[in-house]
Amino acid sequence: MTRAAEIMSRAASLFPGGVNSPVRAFRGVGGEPIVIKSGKGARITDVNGREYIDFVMSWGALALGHAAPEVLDALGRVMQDGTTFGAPTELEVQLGELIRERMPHIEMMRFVSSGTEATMSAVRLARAATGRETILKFDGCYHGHADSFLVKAGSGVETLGLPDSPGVPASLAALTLTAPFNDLDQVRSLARSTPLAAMIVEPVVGNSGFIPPEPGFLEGLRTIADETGALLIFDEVMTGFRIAPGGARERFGVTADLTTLGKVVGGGLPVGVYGGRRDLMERIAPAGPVYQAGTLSGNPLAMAAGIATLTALTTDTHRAMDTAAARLVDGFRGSASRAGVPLTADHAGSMWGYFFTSGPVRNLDDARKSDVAFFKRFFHAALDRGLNLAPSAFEAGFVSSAHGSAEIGSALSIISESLEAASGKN
Ligand code: KE4
Repeated sequence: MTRAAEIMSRAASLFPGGVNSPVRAFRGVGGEPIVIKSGKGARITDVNGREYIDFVMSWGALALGHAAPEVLDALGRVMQDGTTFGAPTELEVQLGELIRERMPHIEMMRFVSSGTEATMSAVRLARAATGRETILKFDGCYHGHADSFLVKAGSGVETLGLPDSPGVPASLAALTLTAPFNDLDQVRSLARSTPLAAMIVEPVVGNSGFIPPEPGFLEGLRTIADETGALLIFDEVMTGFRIAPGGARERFGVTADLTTLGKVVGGGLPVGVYGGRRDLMERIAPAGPVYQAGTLSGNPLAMAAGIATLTALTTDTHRAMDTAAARLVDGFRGSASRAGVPLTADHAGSMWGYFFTSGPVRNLDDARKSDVAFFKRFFHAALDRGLNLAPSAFEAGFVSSAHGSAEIGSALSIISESLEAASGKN
């Protein structure tokens, strides 16, 4: 029995599916998951001693790569003074100021400990501020596992082909309307017929696979929100500090009323953020009556990791990551073309994705038309050759500042070989 198999057999008796988050179980690709021992930069090593170039990067949380020196140094310094107090500290102020410098539309914010906490709190605030109960999300978008979001959700829910999760009261699920991404007509029709508290959207979808907004889509959501009195929530847990330093507002010029962040903003430690218009955020306790709280919210360790990460994410660093992602996607397209494999691949900043279909992929229904069987063969061919991609056809990939020319070049070689292998040509 390999070391990984031994660990996973113990895990199987402890955790549902042997994992602490469903997508890690490899149910979307088959086979046994790799068990990771360590990571450094763009690479990870499993407990069997195998090394991989990693594009999962803890689902987008690691913008500087694994064990980034800047983050480790900051953690080493801060932890000497304690790890959490459950009281105000200057570190949370420093991270909040860094966020607001980059995203000035986030006039006021609240730290929480996960993306799910951020999105569920933003929706509670929207419902309180508008006095309305119904929200609208998009098919295949994933906003964490709060009950209201487990309706036609993406990510692990789509990967596992689960019906919208049992345990969510039908009365609550009925308050979540859905529409296809990129379909303004459907949104306009729903928003005009049902008073909405909010429309929540991934400005660039990463949880149905990678699907960018069509020109005018996000602008149209802003217009519909203004016309109907619904709030617009940009869930930037995945896109934040990836599609542009200032997020969707900088990339698309559209300003949401509330924005949620996670992943990158914690530098690999548990952090979520919700924030936006000051008049809305001042409704949150104790300033206002909308309650939300958290034991480890703003804890010094997580704040230190976030400060170190955002400080290192200079404009030049963003540009280098964008260039690396562009080279990866262009190379992927070239290899697929030479192998005669239908491919739709794209990136937005350092976030990227691909579907084995000629496309276009505008929404979840289009994504579902991709060749998932081919994807599974490709995924394992790549893993066997030392490339760690998301173990799901409905997730995105991430480039870090540690993915240099050598890593992208090696990845492209493996991708080319894996396309051939999946096609049965080698
Ligand atoms: P967390 O509660 O997992 O920190 O964040 C939830 C969330 C909210 N919004 C968006 C746009 C997200 O992508 C996520 C979480 N993303 C998934 C990966 N697609 C996390 C990985 C997992 O579930 O294990």
